[in-house]
Amino acid sequence: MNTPDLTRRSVLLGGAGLATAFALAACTGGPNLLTATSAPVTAAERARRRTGRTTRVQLTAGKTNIDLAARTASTWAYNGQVPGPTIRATAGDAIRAHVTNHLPDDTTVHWHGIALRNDMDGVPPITQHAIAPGSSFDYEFTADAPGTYWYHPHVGPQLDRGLQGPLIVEDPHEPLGYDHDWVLVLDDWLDGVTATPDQVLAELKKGMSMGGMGGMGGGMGGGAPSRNGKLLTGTTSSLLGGDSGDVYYPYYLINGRPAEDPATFTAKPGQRVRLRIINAGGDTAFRFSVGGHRLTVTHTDGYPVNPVTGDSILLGMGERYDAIITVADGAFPIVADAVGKAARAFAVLRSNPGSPAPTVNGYTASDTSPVTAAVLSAPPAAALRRRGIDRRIDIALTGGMMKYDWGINGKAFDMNNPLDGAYAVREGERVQVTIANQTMMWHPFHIHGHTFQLDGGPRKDTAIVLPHQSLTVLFDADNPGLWMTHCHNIYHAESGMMAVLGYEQS
Ligand SMILES: [Cu+2]
Repeated sequence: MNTPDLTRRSVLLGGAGLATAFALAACTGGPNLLTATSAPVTAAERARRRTGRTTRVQLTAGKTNIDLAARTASTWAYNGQVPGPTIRATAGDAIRAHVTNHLPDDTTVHWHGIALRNDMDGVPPITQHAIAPGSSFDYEFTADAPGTYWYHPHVGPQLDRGLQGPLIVEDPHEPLGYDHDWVLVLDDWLDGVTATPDQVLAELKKGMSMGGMGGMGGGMGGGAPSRNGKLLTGTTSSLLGGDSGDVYYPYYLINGRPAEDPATFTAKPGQRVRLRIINAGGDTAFRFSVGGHRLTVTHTDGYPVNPVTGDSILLGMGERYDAIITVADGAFPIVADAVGKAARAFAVLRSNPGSPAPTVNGYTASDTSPVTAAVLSAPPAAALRRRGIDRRIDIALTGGMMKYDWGINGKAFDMNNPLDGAYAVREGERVQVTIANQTMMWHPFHIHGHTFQLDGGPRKDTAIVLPHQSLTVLFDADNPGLWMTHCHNIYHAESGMMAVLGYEQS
């Protein structure tokens, strides 16, 4: 499928020309669903509120080395940095990203959380042809909703390398007042240290019976988690209902920095700071806190919430939370505990140059419950308007660690036959989705191209579903195209916990 001919055409015609040719070819003969380049996709883009300005960015995906205090790790990253460059635009701007692939593998860029035109969503082969090594692709789309988003590839487990970065869409009428706006990217790191993500996925796919993975990771009473080669066994968290993760990471990072060489943020006592916290991890939930400070949560996944103040925030992979702090006088630990993994990411907040530096283990997070989506609600500006439900979709999350057969409705997604098992909606419908987690493990569930509302809760695009529990969400089918819906544990997704949600042709 990845012919040199098409690659050359992508350069000559630009990305849209290629996407048209490919998506039409790929989806012929599938269910009666609109393709990524159909007229309704273009019409939806034309209807977006636009400023007429364009934010331009160049992203080069390539090999690089990153410095992890006592060692160097070779990895793949954007523009040679981890995280990739922070893209800042204003709501309604067009974002034009020229992406060049210097990797030895195909890649794409997915703009996580943005309700954008489908042919720019970065999911090969359904929304575009993958960007082949040595070629480039121009993404151009309107980002019309302000908020904290991020970008990463949608090819294999590439996001568990260094290929990820923040995308901040600012509100031209920002109602919050603050003195600083800091982005904190939380990450679990293994690439170039213990293995590559592809090697980890291969190990996981052997399953528990073959891989000698030891006891059930979900044991609630168990002791400390223990490393078993590339994997981690015996993780457990009451916050996540059991097994919290199965991959061993030697480092946990905040903005690409390990605890031994932490990032330092400086402010003046009394200043208000907006923290934009992104969980860019592959297999780790983080519990985020700032020593000596209360966090007032103002947004999740880009959208405002009725503010809630707490001591910590729980973030699954792919989730974002914004919080305001009022800076105290001193030097304080910024901590992201890798939930259930007995390890943490660490950075420093300093407002007094004379205060002694905090240390990574000199701080214990409060044992009060963290802020989660379950305690948040949407203000009127973010809530969906009341109306009847036109369509109900049931999604069962299935599989387990034993066979590593994660799937949806008992089926492993097949990217070679992506529309098999696809869910269909119709433009204009109010859709209710019930995600039933039939497994023994938690899953952060993500829907592309839409921001749903949790039943009575906040607007989100990625939400934690605990083991043996269901989550009901609502969304308006207002962005036609073919959209992935999947677990954001990259290893679960890659082993099959993905499906396509498409729009019927009318
Ligand atoms: Cu999962």
